[in-house]
Amino acid sequence: MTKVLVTGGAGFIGSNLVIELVNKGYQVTVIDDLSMGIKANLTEVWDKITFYEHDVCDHAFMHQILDENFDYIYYLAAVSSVADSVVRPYETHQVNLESVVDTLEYLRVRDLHPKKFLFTSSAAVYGNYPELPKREDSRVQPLTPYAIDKYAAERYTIDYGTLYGLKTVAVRFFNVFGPRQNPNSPYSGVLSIVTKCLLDDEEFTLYGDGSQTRDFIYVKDIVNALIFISEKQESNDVYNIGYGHQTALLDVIRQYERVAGKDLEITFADRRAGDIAESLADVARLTELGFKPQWGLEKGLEEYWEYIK
Ligand code: UD2
Repeated sequence: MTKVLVTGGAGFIGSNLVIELVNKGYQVTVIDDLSMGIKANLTEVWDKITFYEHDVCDHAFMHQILDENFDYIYYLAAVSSVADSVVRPYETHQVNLESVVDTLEYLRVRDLHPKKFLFTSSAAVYGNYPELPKREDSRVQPLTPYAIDKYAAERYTIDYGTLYGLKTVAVRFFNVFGPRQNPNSPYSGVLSIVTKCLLDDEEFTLYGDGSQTRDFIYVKDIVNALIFISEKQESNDVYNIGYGHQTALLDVIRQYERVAGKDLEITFADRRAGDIAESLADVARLTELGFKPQWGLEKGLEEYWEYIK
């Protein structure tokens, strides 16, 4: 039976991934300290997984788990909020970089060879440098503790492949939305906040004029891409995961209003400091690998609304 480890498996993307892996019949072990994730995200698969409520920075614990010799390791555990990383730079560093390097190092010294070690990074590594679309070899400009550690951990992930023969891959998420995304912080994914406002008839604060663009991607396409990439032979590379389309925030809100059959009450406020004007992934590398998204923005919004309403 295929054995899989998912760190951060109770979080937004992690839980969606775990559910799909369980549906595929894999034996899934989840490590999550529930600092961002919640057990309720895993309710539907709870009886089928092994769950450890534990911090990935506890190296001795991680080593014990890694000795189980997994076929696939998906590394999603992280301080996942950029804002949080600015408030807690050193803790972020321990979680977002040190724990990853320790895991890679343990695999190396113990001569453990998962079919793939997949590390999840972010479009945040590209920073504010105005060049679109973002190719994997575009200039990076990590501007926050979050982005710096994500970029460094990507490099370690790739280098443990090229230097020591581990099969590794890193991915850069663009703007992910869908079920189980927590809307409760101002820095939560904007579509989770829009969803909550639509549901509860609350006013939505739009920072800026709504012309800022993002490459929004539905979480089920993210999950499919993660599984697809990890199960391919190709290793030791980094992949953008987005749709390769940019949509203005106001346009995606209008589209969502049509899906929900409701109007959103919008208050406009000043653009946020550091907010990027445009974001768009070049997804040629992922496409060339053979990946095709199944959902897309419109279908994603429809399914998300169906799930939540
Ligand atoms: C995303 C990531 C962030 C970092 C960044 C790198 C998420 C949730 N955030 O930030 O971690 O990787 O990319 O570029 O994936 N907005 C509103 N009202 C709200 C909330 C947001 O108008 O209540 C705006 C916000 O100012 C921005 C846009 O919506 O212009 C998208 O915001 P976001 O926080 O969902 O994502 P982003 O791209 O700023």
